[in-house]
Amino acid sequence: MNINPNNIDLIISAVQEAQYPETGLAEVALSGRSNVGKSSFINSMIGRKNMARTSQQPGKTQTLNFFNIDDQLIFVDVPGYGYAKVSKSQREKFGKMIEEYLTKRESLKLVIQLVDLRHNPTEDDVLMYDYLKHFDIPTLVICTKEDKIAKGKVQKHIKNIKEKLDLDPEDTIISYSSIQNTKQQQIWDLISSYLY
Ligand SMILES: Nc1nc2c(ncn2[C@@H]2O[C@H](COP(=O)(O)OP(=O)(O)OP(=O)(O)O)[C@@H](O)[C@H]2O)c(=O)[nH]1
Ligand SMILES: [Mg+2]
Repeated sequence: MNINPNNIDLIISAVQEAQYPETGLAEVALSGRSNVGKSSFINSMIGRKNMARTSQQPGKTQTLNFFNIDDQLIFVDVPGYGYAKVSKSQREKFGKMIEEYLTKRESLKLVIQLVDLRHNPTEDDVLMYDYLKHFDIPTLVICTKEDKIAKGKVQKHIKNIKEKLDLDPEDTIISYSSIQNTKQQQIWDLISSYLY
């Protein structure tokens, strides 16, 4: 799959189903705890620095942001979970918004579940992954911030995450760095294998 980085638009920032865009394109949603690198992943895959807004402070993304990627697919950037400073009512609102999207959206073809390569998956990561499997949503697990781990240790970390998530044999797991920019083509090919 080849993407023209100049043909990418934020279609809408939605908070409810009535606002989801009707494009006829397949959708790929990003899921993961706050600060794991969901928005950075989108930017790095499309080769644009600031298309999806990122921050060193967790809790940056607060709406479902639908990006038209060169009329080939839609990336949906999603608020992260597990950020303690988000109020309880805000957390419930995000939870409902995400659940509504994940369980009802027919054009959703793939969830890219991001986990931090450096650490054990959190309890929320495990819950989220189990939730996706419960609803039979195809999932690609991407371990972020690979640049922060010594090359020789990457495989060991991936194996650990795979075990802790009890990864479904049908699901793929791969590590990635949004600042090294070396695996985009491989990941585009993986993504496109879920779209048709
Ligand atoms: N070193 C390194 N830093 C990264 C990588 N990906 C993201 N970051 C950094 O991690 C921080 C959070 O990135 P975001 O992309 O905003 O994270 P997010 O998952 O969208 O966070 P929320 O919107 O709060 O849910 C930023 O400071 C990024 O620069 C990576 O692959 N390597
Ligand atoms: Mg974000």
